[in-house]
Amino acid sequence: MSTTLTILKPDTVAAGNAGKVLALLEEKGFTLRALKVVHLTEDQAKAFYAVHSEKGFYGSLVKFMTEGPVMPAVLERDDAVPYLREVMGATDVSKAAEGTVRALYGTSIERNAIHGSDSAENATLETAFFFSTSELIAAR
Ligand code: FUP
Repeated sequence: MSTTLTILKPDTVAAGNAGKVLALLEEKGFTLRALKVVHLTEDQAKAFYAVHSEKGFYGSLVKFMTEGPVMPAVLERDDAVPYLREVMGATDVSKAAEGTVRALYGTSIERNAIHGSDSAENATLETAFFFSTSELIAAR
């Protein structure tokens, strides 16, 4: 078993789709190991997406990610990182495969419903960004 970090983005939470996305993830075999609702500050959103700081879309992305509450969660499953990326669909919603979270609930390349770590290393870093050790429920 392995874990990954997801974020249900502000568009998903504001539209009342958080429960549906979590249900879909559970149907796909993920188990919730940690979950919270947070409203990111500008500094937090900038830090989370620091890798994109030189990109033209950075300012807009930070604005979007701070416009309302998000729901970070730790998900457990076999091959959690690559499998979540598959279930999420392509970054650009117009290219996301049918039935993926982004195809179902995203509306643009920016407002694309969900984040998922892109490597095991980033899953560890991103999990620590949102959750303390005591908030992480170990698999039994
Ligand atoms: P992903 O890993 O699929 O979330 O995609 P990236 O890490 O490449 O991009 C992070 C976020 O930046 C995306 F989820 C949405 C946003 N983005 C844009 O708004 N415009 C772009 O052209 C590319 C990414």
